Amino acid sequence: MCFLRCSQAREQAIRQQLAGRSLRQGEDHETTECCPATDHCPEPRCLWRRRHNTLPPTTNAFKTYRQLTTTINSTAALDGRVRSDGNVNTTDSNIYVGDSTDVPNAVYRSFLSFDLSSLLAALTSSNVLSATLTARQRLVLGTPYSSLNVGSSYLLVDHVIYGAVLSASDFDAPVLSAQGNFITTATIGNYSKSMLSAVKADLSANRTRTQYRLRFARQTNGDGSADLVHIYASDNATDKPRLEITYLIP
Ligand SMILES: [Ca+2]
Ligand SMILES: [Ca+2]
Repeated sequence: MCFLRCSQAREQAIRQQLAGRSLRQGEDHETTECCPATDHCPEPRCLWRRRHNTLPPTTNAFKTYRQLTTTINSTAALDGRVRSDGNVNTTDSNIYVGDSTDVPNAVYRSFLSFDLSSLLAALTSSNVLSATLTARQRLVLGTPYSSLNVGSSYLLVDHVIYGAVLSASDFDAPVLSAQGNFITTATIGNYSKSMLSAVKADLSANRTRTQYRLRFARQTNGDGSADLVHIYASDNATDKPRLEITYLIP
């Protein structure tokens, strides 16, 4: 119990003594009290009390993110094939890569487009963890993997921009980035490849689509006979080309 007040000089001395002591976490309330003299303590004692908040402040900070995976099919109206004589087809259930018999030695390249606008607006380039392109090779005519390769370069993926319409001039659309081999063997089946750097680049540039061109390293072997790969387009009922994107959002 405290009945006596410290002398001003005594209280000042204690304040100075304690001034250099930093508050511990949770301390923010200061009071002074003075207790009466006792046998044990012959002089009145000044006490300096620090009381704790009920909710101590904290300097720790963290955020939580949700990890989501979205699969986007190629846009049927935009995926298709372009032949070197200017023929464009965006409605067939197959896209072609290689050279042809129908128009001897004409070259086919094919195009895929994925709509990024369906992703959440909160998604940014830095939050994308993976982006994997998958498509199904369903038929191989001739020997494209041994006659249209250049060394170890076979059926290649180029990151390109061809916009809202696939046109004949996109056959030679400028390459934003060469993504390397997509398929290297004639085995029928699904093939996948990371397009992470391309998708990040498109998101960073605020593009609403991420687009790709498939081509063989060598345009034709000039034998007048098809060396050609058929890949399912998004116009097919199943096995559509797809892009699986895994990302974090707040
Ligand atoms: Ca199409
Ligand atoms: Ca050929």
